Amino acid sequence: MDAIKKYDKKLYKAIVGEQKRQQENLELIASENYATDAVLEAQGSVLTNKYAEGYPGRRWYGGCEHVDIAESLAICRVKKLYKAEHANVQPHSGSSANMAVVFSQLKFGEKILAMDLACGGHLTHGHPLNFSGKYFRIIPYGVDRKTERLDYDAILSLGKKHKPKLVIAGASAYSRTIHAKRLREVCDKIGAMLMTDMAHIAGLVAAGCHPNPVPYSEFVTSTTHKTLCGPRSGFILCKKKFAKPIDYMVFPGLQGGPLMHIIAAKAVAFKEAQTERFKKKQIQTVKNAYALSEQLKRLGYRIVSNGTDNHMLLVDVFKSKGITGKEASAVLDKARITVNKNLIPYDTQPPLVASGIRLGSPALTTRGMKEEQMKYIAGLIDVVLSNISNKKKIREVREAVSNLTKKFPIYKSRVLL
Ligand code: DSN
Repeated sequence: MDAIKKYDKKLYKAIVGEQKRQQENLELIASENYATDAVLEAQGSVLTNKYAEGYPGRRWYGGCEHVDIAESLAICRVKKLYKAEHANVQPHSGSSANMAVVFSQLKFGEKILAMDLACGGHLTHGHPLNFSGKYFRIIPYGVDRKTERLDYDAILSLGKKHKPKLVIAGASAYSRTIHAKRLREVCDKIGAMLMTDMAHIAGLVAAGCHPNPVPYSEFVTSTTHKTLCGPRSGFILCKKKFAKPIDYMVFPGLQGGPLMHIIAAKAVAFKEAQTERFKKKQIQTVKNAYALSEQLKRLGYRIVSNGTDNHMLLVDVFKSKGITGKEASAVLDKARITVNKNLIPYDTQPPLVASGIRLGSPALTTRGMKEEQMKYIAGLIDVVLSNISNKKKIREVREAVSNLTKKFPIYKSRVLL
């Protein structure tokens, strides 16, 4: 970063500060990861200078011969990775991918059956302040109160009653397998289309650690930076018959010039995701989340749904320790353990307070940590949450975190692919 260092000292300091934070903290935010050097290089490349409205071979600008190669590589690779009929790699984010699908298929006011944000769903699946909740009629489905898992029969009953045009599967805080096959059956019974937002689990799906929703869904949307470990962006997969409306909705419907440097970085990430090394990492990610969850259970914590099948878990800190998610995440921050507060299903606390924290294993797994470290980290979390007003204990944990993170340098493990 020599140029930034010379030209903009304040910004340089902020970037270096963040780099240091990432190195020194234990990153347990389930949606975060460390992109590889190759991904970062592509993002920082001269492709950022190029306008390429349109699609490969059909551009509104001249000079697109090289960016055409980048976009075609990304399309080819992502289709192969997920066995998809068609791919659009231009959405800037998961949110714009979701918007493109919904706007291309539904008229304003039509019905969508989607997972309630309060039970683990996502903002773009129907929150009243989001485009999804503002312009469409949302019928929310939750999880079973007892098992805290999806109840596919209850979803079917809601579908039969309300006859939605679209069912949205996918979540941002659900630690169990999502069975797209079961949702396909629901959709077939009620005459609805299925969109699966696999943003959180895209890396696991690519590695075969979670069932692939592509065969069962008309549309699959995703981000590229969570378990998939690519640049901060999105994509859409769909059946061939929807290719045209999807492509037209992304451009010119919602977006102008695609971000060619980011598309190039997606091409890199899709290549990396086909390797044996990536697969091993995803398997370890699931093992690590499980180890963290089991150890926290042994230490007396209530884990929502009693565990995890994927890369994340929700800890009910209110029931376990009598503290809120907000308090827990703030005190863990002091010990350099980064998490986010999260609503748990049927939470009695307001969203900004919450009864839970969400923990994820992807970033620590990318750093090379394994079950042994997860168990140790569960212990550190317990010390902090059992001593939220004890400055000495928090300082001791902070030191322990510092010793641990020194042994797992991000930049060494990031060149792994
Ligand atoms: N904000 C993301 C998450 O943390 O899960 C979802 O988009």
